[in-house]
Amino acid sequence: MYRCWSETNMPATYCVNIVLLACYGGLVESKVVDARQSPRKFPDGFLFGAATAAYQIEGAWNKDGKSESIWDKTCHMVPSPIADGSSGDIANDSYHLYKRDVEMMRELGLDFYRFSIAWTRIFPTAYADKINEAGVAYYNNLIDELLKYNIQPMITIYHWDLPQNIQDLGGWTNPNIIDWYTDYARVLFELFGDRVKYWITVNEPREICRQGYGKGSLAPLYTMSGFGDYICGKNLLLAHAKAYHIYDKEYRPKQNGTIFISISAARYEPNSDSEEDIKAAEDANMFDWGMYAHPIFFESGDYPQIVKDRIAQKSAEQGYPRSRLPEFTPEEIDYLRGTSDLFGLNHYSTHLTYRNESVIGYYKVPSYDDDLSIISYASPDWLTGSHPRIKTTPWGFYNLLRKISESYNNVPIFITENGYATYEGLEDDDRVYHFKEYLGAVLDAINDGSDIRGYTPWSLMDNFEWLQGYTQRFGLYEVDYSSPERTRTPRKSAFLYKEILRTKSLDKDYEPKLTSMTIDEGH
Ligand SMILES: *[C@@H]1O[C@H](CO)[C@@H](O)[C@H](O)[C@H]1NC(C)=O
Ligand SMILES: *[C@@H]1O[C@H](CO)[C@@H](O)[C@H](O)[C@H]1NC(C)=O
Ligand SMILES: CC(=O)N[C@H]1CO[C@H](CO)[C@@H](O)[C@@H]1O
Repeated sequence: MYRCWSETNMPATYCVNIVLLACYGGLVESKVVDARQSPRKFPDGFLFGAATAAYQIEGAWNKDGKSESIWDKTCHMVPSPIADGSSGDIANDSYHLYKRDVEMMRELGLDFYRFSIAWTRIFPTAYADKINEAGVAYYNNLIDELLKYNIQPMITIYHWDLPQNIQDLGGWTNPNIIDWYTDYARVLFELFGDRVKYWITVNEPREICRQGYGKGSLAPLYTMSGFGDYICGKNLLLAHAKAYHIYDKEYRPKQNGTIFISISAARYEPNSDSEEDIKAAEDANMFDWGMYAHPIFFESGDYPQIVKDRIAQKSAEQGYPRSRLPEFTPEEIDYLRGTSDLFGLNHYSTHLTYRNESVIGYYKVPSYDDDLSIISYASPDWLTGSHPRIKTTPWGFYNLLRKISESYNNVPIFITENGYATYEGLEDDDRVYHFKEYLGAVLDAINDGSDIRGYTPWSLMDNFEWLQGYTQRFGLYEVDYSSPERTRTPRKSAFLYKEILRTKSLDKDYEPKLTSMTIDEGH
């Protein structure tokens, strides 16, 4: 049933038609779209951008008054926990090279640029007692450079680089972070909100909490799954909601912007059409992203019932006097509900899911994985690049988009990340294929009723991929880390993206070529 997607040599249009019948058909009711129609137009007003994050590109980790973040700390550990022993100390040096970055955006013809602000560049002590003017000047320069060329800035307030000072006090597990984070957010609205109309409160609660405080696969590398991940999640959602309310009441009336959260969501599909597997996949979707999305977007708010029930039941069986999931009070449920203008969606992967006896004793107790108790895997048949967990499965993306629309009253969705990792090299045909297929899935979902407002490839250029260092290349532009100028060169996928933006349509037969990149008139 899923195999057709592995036939990557098959002409895409042919495969799409089979899959619409074979894959989409069974799981989500949908019209069969004539995917042979090419090119296919994007709706009027649909926005195209590209994304980065401060720690991954800026470098200048200790320049001009910037203080230490958890990623500075992690990358300077001996021995290094980073795959290639690298760090973001210099990275792409965007702190100095931002004008070249904006030039690349003009070459592509972007409508907006999504980037993040380094908390430690704005507040040297982590707290609001003192503002670092050099840090403010850097972001003012970048914002003004973007606006000069009519590229809308979209700011991620928090993209993982927590001040180390705050980590020393427990980071996201300390409820005081709700005030510390919102002091910081307020200063950003105050400083930049006259020109910035798109605000993302937090990037990827799942990664921050589950990987940072549960599995230890991202900074601060805590392995407290079953406790740390849940406590982090609660504080993070409340911090997000408080920033939303501050913006909504105090800044929106004069600044008139949009504010939302970006949630990373994988798609869990049943391994077979058995009831057990369908239930396992549904539970996995609720644990993976429903845990963060329901309190904000679901009609009655709160965590998904299945998440509350499973964790409470496991906790009781394990002898804990109360659920390890700290629940929300009725006041908090009300405070959180409806606090996002858009559903910011980051999506990378699909997994097949089952739950049978083989799951018993498989995971550490207690833990998130044990609370959920499913086994998931990616089919080895699916196309993969250099990142083992990122495969090309556009049908999973389609199903996820439809599921979000159906679960949350057709909430407007803004895709704030989607991408594919390759090895070095400019001939990134896999990424070209990936973008064509995933944008095709976006068009299919729109055709079937989803309200999707924009798309953001991860990433504008290669960058420091956290614990993977520079071994994973996600960029439309390749960065030469051995050159002092950190030379940026467009890959084939950059030429594809430029063509999509020029025509506001997707032509699956368009084959991009490596030629010289130029800035078109009007950019
Ligand atoms: C606010 O922004 C919306 C678009 O996001 C626009 O239609 C509206 O005219 C703006 N209102 C003011 C008062 O600027
Ligand atoms: C559980 O299901 C998987 C996938 O269908 C299967 O490979 C495995 O043998 C099953 N294990 C048990 C103990 O039933
Ligand atoms: C313009 C600029 O500051 N370039 C710097 C980029 O990074 C290299 C090495 O990391 C420096 O030598 C350059 O001066």
